[in-house]
Amino acid sequence: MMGTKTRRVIAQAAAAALLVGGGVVLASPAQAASSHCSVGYFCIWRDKDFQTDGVGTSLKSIYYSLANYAGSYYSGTSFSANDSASSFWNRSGTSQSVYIYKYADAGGVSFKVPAGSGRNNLATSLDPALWNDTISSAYFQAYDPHH
Ligand SMILES: [Ca+2]
Repeated sequence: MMGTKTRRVIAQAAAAALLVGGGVVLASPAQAASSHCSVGYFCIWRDKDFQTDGVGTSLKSIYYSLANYAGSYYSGTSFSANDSASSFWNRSGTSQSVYIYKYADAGGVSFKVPAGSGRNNLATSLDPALWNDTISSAYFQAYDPHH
């Protein structure tokens, strides 16, 4: 027969296992994105799931604004950040939304990205749709010329 103390230890171990399991569940792609995109920045990656050529840390991050992604590269790579992003994350902090545009200098169609959100695959996203490999400029709301 199990003693009361033994049962209590087993219950505590089960509770601990549940906590660990919960932690695993919380390690979503979104959280992975946040871990590579520093607080205060808006980040894009060339490929889906917040990666560039299989590397999560190969991203292009901006602060305030970038009027033209042309001439910028995903960190540690020679891949152009223009018209290539397939995933993005707004880790601007506070409540700063970021507006992304299909053309340079806040041109063309825009899409609002609320703080603390992003998309893991623009090729399959329906909201926004048809944004894969099209981002050319991005602005924090305080620096956006149209909003
Ligand atoms: Ca892409």
